[in-house]
Amino acid sequence: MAYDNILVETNGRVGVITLNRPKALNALNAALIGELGHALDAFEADAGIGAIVLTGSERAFAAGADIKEMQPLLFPATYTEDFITSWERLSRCRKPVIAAVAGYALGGGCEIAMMCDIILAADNARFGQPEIQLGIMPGAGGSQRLTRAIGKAKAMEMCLTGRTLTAEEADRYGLVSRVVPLAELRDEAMKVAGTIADLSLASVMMTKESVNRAFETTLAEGIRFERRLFQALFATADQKEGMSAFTEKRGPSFTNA
Ligand code: CO8
Repeated sequence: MAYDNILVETNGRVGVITLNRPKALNALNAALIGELGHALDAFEADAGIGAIVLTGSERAFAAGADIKEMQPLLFPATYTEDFITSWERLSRCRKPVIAAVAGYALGGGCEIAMMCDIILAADNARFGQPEIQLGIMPGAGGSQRLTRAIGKAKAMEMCLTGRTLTAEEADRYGLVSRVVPLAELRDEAMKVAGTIADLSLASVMMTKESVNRAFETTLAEGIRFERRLFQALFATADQKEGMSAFTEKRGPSFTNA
């Protein structure tokens, strides 16, 4: 499929999706979200892909949902056409997704970053939920994922006032895994994704599923869930290979079997 709003490439076992509407600071319109979903479907179906990097430009990861597209919308259509549901594709991705965020990650841009598994931030990154300034509110999970990530007090101030966080604040608050110099962001994201992509896909996917389960369940249920997945991994050839490689003092060669 030819894409108009994103760039899609592969680098070894890493799939890279670059949001690419530079004139609108990567504002997320319906066409872009549709293309993003299509690209994710393709990477998920490709056994040669073990991890995905989602990134934007140096100036903007994404400055939010497309305000010009949303401006004329009326409630009946937002409801009957289930506006926003297509955005959830990213959060349903089973392979790990690393968001490499430079510049603005605002509104829907911050929300799609938070749907990813790891956020690496460039030192110029800015995170915010400024929807309140438009007479609306976060609509793609922002009020929920931000609150879980940084706690009520900080999330409430951001959502109620639209205050944006610097990369350093986002790091300190636990929204991002770490901050790197802008010039190193892409290489660093590729390094993290490459490391994950070379591991056993089943153990990677189960680990992602198990960590995400922590947000949905009680501690006892979560621990039971983790234990079942842990035990299941002993049915894989990769477990034998990983442990044999350790005892034989060599690097593992996983086959996803
Ligand atoms: N939507 C549409 N166009 C945008 C958006 C956007 N979110 N952000 C920037 N643009 C456009 C501008 O209109 C401008 O276009 P033009 O040159 O044609 O006028 C171009 O991008 C460059 O922007 P600026 O000239 O404004 O650049 P500045 O450097 O002066 O400012 C800012 C950068 C601060 C990022 C500024 O553009 C801004 O405030 N943008 C809007 C940020 C915002 O409010 N985001 C939240 C949007 S609402 C949302 O995300 C709701 C999500 C809910 C779920 C999704 C449902 C679909």
